[in-house]
Amino acid sequence: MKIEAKAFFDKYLFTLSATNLNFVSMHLFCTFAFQFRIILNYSMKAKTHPKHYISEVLKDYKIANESRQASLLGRREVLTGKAKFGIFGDGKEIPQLAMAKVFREGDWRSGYYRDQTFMFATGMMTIEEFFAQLYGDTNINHTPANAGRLMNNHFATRSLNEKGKWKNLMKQKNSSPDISPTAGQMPRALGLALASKLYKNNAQLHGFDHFTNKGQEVVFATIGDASTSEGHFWETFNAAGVQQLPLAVNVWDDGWGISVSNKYQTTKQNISEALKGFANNEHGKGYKIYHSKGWDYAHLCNTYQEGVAHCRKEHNPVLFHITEVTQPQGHSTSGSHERYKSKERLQWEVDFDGIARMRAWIIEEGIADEDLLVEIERDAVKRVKEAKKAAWKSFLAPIKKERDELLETANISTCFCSNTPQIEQIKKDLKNIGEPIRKDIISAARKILRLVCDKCSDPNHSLKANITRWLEKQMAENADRYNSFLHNPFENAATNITEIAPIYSEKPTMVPGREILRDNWDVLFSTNPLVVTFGEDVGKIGGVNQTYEGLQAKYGEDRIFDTGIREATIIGQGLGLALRGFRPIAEIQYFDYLLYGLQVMSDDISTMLYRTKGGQKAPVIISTRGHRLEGIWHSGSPLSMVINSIRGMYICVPRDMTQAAGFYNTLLKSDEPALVIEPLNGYRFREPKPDNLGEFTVPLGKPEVIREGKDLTIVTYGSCVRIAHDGAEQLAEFGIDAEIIDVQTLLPFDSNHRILESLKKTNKVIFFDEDVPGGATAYMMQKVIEEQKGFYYLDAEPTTLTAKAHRAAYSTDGDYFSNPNAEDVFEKAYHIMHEYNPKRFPKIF
Ligand SMILES: Cc1ncc(C[n+]2csc(CCOP(=O)(O)OP(=O)(O)O)c2C)c(N)n1
Ligand SMILES: [Mg+2]
Repeated sequence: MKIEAKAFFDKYLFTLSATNLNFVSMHLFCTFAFQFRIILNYSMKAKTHPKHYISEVLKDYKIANESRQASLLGRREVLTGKAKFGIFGDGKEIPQLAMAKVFREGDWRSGYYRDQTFMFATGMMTIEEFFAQLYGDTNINHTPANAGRLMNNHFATRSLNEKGKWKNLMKQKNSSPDISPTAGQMPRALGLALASKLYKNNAQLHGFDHFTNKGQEVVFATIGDASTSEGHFWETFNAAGVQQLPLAVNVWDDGWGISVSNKYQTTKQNISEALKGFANNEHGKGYKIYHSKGWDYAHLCNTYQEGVAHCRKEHNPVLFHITEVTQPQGHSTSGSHERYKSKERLQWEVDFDGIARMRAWIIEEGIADEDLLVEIERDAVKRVKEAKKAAWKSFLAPIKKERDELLETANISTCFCSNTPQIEQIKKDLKNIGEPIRKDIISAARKILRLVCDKCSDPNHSLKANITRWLEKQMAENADRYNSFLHNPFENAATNITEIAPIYSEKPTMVPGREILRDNWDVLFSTNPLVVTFGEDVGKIGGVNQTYEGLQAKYGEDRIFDTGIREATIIGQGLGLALRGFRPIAEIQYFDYLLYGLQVMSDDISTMLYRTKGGQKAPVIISTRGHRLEGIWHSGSPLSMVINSIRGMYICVPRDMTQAAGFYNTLLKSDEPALVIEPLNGYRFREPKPDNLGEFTVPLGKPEVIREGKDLTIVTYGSCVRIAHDGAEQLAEFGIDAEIIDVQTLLPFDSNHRILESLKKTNKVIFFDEDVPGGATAYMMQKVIEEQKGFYYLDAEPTTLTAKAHRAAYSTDGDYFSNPNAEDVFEKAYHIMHEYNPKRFPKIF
């Protein structure tokens, strides 16, 4: 009878909360039912559980409590000013414990800021590291995820050793590095999961056992309920279903995205309901969809056990929709949730707190008694307090030492000026800061330096000399702390790859440019099994310009394959594959459509090495085609769209297909991410075919002089090289000798200042491209005039020639009046020559 009553309430607890009843009435009923169930249970005999089960549950309970304490204390650290900002995982503890149980070595996480419990439970982060990150500790041993470069709860493990070499990723649990943009973790997760599929399918790759065990690795993506509104979520979800990947998507559903409830976020206010059409069909295609409550430990554990085993074995994606999750302290330290949650909701969150529910369940199940739980809770408080204290001490100690060092360095008796009242005041103020930061110290040093004199008895140990030396050392250390690892600093950096010129036979065959690319790919695919390429129309037909013609048939569908029309996740797919050892070429059909994927490039790929301080790398190559074809969306050259948003990647703008192939060869010999823009109108132009395909390289940052001249320099790239050439021929008819320089890569830009050498000769310069006015030409101008100091060699004002501000109009005439052409080049150059020597070059009109 009692058992029947318990079963009845169990059933009601489940079905009631699974439906969309008004949550207050549901809450009242559930609270009553839950308490009644406990009473019933107490009167039943406590079950006997195996010892290991008991110890596992209690270990989880301990982690849950520690994690909660970390959240509570973390918030306090922000409110008392020790940390700048805090966002925590309180309320999301219990499902993460369940997820951690099925997370194996070799598996991957791609998640967001609520996952601290998971990180603790899997051993991927310690409590000390949690606090170190909160403080912004830059010591990589204290903050291995990101060396203090990212705000707290942005998690990551390290895939690379201190020399930038791969570690054995199968001997560790892996977390890709979090980013703040909501749902930004999803495109990356797709690639991480695709890696498992490709490793599984391609037996040639089974030997890469530091990356895979025949593709059995599951990828766990976590996301908040509100963030499922983002396009990235839907695009990823669909693509993982299409490709049938071992991806476990976990939605922590607390009903809110900051202050906006799911009423405004999700159709039917229920993401798994909205995703029902993705559920497995009779052929097992689609997703297995699981539901569980964020407070129901036992059910969560069973659900994860079953779901992830299925996902791992069948490579069938799964969704875990975890509802009734709470957020006890509100969204972050930036505001309180009392502003937007009702009293009833706030009370419900107290009643349905996962840890409280787990506690009651433990007692109900007879796993532990009250006294033992109190002890665990007390220990958790103590442990976290100690960890916090230790982290703070480790964070502060070196900074205090630097402060003391400066004060000592400034304490010099050999200079009269060392004791001026102004300097004394600066020193005193610095000394009085109880918990200084580096900004206080360096700022004080720089201010002291302004006030020192040169009249010292020992000039080598004067105040000026001492402070300068000390400051230089500190600035170098701070540059390492905050500015290093934008690019690979090691020997195999892309900028270190030496040039290998193409070799031509005496009478080289002239072939259409696309064939050079195709045959070059053929060599690259045959020599490196980790090279894969994918994109729209890339597989079966070998690309819209046939640059992969016949290669799918030769190398198989796991090397060269079609994707859906989904630029953001094509790029994310490349990124995730690269994190797991692949050398992906992600193709975006036209440069104009890169905008769809720019967020992934800008926020994720470009920042990868920097934000992990060399902990993870993503050497994905984004290959696209741009410049001139037809109309607004097929002729774009929006280089300024990328040069400023993807710092951390390289940008190659080859003028023809031999140069493009050379860039691919260079990049694949290195390990850095890059964008290569093939010139759209060059696929059919005939070029001499090199004999050393797959071998020759084009160095990054090295411009090439295409035409030598003495009168003025035209700096350009890509398709404009040809136009500049036409313009130069027209100028020659008027006795003007133009030098044309193809910059070849915009990032990096002319590393050895070749353009300056040209300016020293011609003293005049035009920066020419078909981006908008003030776009990439302005960038080139800044580089040459300011950075290279070209200003000092000019006899005429530097100028730019660009496309119009609007996009290019349709048809050849539309192009002629929208984009710069050879006549424009002529007139711009002629005008400069006229200004310089009006007698010899009279005004034309
Ligand atoms: C692209 C983007 N837009 C807005 C934000 C600001 N923001 C940070 S978290 C958040 C709400 C996320 O809610 P949800 O996904 O439900 O996760 P929860 O915090 O509730 O766990 C918002 C709007 C952001 N980080 N990124
Ligand atoms: Mg939410």
